[in-house]
Amino acid sequence: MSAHRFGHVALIGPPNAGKSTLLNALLGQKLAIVSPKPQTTRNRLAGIFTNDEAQIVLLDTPGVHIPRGSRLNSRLVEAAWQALAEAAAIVIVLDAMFYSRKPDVLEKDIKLLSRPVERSGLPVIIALNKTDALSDMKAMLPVMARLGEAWPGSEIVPVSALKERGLDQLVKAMVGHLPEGEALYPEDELTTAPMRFLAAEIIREKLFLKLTQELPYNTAVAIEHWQETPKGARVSAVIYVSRDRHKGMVIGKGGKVLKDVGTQARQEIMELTGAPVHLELFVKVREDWTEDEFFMNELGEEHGS
Ligand SMILES: Nc1nc2c(ncn2[C@@H]2O[C@H](COP(=O)(O)OP(=O)(O)OP(=O)(O)O)[C@@H](O)[C@H]2O)c(=O)[nH]1
Ligand SMILES: [Mg+2]
Repeated sequence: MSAHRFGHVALIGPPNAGKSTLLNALLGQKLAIVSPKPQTTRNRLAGIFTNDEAQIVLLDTPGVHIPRGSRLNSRLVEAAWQALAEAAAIVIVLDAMFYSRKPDVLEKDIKLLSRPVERSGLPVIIALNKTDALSDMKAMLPVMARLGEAWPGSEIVPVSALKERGLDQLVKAMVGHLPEGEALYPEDELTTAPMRFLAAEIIREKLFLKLTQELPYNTAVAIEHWQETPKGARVSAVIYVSRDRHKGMVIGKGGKVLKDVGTQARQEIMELTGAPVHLELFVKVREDWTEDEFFMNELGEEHGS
């Protein structure tokens, strides 16, 4: 048997490619939040994958894009590139379905990713995701040829994070690039993220799924109190919006939106903690918070990142 391996692998890619879905699929547990909207992930999140051969710390990251507009967007992209500093290898996650419909996007994505990836000097694996949505894999042949040209020596692994296909091959490819080393974490540990962070993220996911237009991008969640009691956790969280007029939209008619978000989030937090949860949500206005470095740093600290 070969020596045990340990290392970090960064999941990098354009927004909405399925990085977070892939992290969850590899772990067999939903940790990272997922939505059909781009730029769902805002913080790096470490998921710990363990098998007999290796332990891989998978780093989910925000989608990389050309940041326009807010400081928040620039921070997302910075957070993604920062993950490369810790990693032993990169998995570039790409949306095959998207390229089959819009081939010109492939060149844009290659351009966006190539310089930082090259500068990192790290080995590259390409996870060509969402292959379940393709009617014919043949359409991917030119895409795969182009990717091979852009990242010579990389391994291209067609996967479906949603249908959990191709994951064994992806794990094998990742392990192949890791240095020898003992596991750093117990085998049943799935993340380094604190429960408070995961809970805040779950609330944010429900908001992303419920709210439309620019609203999800202008909401942030902070856990204010987390008290363990014999009857379970008592949690209160604040949903920050960046405009006064957003407040009413997050609350909804008769408080319906906020109530639904609370019910869904509470259910999922309970599944994660395995204990009863009492969840209280408040909505506060923090004018233009997406431009406010101080506030966003505070949020980051709250999230333990
Ligand atoms: N059909 C299909 N859909 C997928 C697959 N993987 C992810 N998706 C969907 O793609 C959308 C985006 O998934 P995410 O995992 O949030 O994507 P992401 O790359 O983390 O996105 P950001 O965090 O915004 O950068 C969601 O609607 C997923 O359900 C897949 O293998 N097949
Ligand atoms: Mg994500």
